Amino acid sequence: MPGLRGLSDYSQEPSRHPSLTINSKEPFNAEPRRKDLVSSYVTPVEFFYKRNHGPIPVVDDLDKYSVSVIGLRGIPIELFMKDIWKLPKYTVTATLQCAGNRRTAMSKTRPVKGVGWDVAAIGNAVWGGAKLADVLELVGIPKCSRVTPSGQKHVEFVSIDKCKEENGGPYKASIPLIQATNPEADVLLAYEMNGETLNRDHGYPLRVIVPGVIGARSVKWLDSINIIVEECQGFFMQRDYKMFPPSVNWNNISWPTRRPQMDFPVQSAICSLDDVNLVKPEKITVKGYAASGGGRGIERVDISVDGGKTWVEASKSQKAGVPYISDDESNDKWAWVLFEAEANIPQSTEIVAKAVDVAGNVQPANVDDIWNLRGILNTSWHRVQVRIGHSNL
Ligand SMILES: Nc1nc2c(c(=O)[nH]1)N[C@H]1C(S)=C(S)[C@@H](COP(=O)(O)O)O[C@H]1N2
Ligand SMILES: [Mo]
Repeated sequence: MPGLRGLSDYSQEPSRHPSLTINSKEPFNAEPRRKDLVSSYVTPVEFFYKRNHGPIPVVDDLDKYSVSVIGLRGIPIELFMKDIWKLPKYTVTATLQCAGNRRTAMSKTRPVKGVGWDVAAIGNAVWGGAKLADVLELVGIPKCSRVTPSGQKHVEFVSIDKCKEENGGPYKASIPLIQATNPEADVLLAYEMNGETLNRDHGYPLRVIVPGVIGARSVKWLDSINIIVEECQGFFMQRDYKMFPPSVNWNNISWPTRRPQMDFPVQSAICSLDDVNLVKPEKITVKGYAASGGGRGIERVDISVDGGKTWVEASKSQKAGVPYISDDESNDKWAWVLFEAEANIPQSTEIVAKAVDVAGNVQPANVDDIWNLRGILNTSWHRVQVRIGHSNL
């Protein structure tokens, strides 16, 4: 592809904020400190988690960069940035969460395979770009199409990065055609993040944003879009990012028996406290985030300061000055809520958070019940320990 180039080594990585916790250096995988994550509703780009499977590609010449749309009437259609910029621009506030968020905690039950993450493989950004539904209409696919006249039902996104899981080939994923062509699904080809040009780490010059769905389907550094009959057969759709029951191990696993994970389940985590905290016997503030997939709002966040025996409800917020109502149109439906509760801590205890979405889905109490060998979707109640004491002792 002229204009955009995949690299085979890590000699041209961008610079990153020094406070990030690096979970893997090459490929670069890093997350912010818990307290930085909840210091604002919109996550600053430098504090947004970075999840990569290979070296970050480089743009040699933006004018030459184009996305090929393949699968229609035999000939690829080339879309240049000027074609994308001409389409109506939408800004969508959407939370991206890696399916591996909170994996480290799951690995404490039994070992799992994958990059370890604390609770911050998630972020909320204002993405700016063209709607995929408009782009597909431009090449002749009508809005809200379930299937094309030639029987294609999926839209595949192919990148240019070299991933070892793909034997040096690019990262790819697909979504159903109906989601891609439905303007209400808000799937974007994004060129901006928080009002600035997308940076290299997050997919410059163009990435897909699939709101409400695990981060793995939001392909960065887009090279081509294929309109296809079957869902993408790539590694990250077929042999990764699938949820298995606790009984499945590496000896009895059968990948085709499970669907690729799409929507993410209801999730929350406390970010104002570490796993183990030494506090003075006084009121403390419990702050964190809650999010659900599929555009489902957060109905409630419950906080317990006695290990889950009794609960109080936390307050929730998104935008300043706008009260958050779980199913209201004034909300950012694809975005997380931040929650806050004050608690008196008379003795050493366990503080717990659990969220409920508008469909009444609740986080499971124990990580053991949802343990899976790839360590994905750890949405168990988030528990932190507090010990009463004086930090100068
Ligand atoms: N081309 C490409 N796209 C990709 C990935 C990747 O490694 N390569 N990682 C995916 C995964 S698993 C996640 S969680 C998100 C992370 O996006 P971010 O780095 O902008 O936070 O990008 C997705 N898109
Ligand atoms: Mo991910």
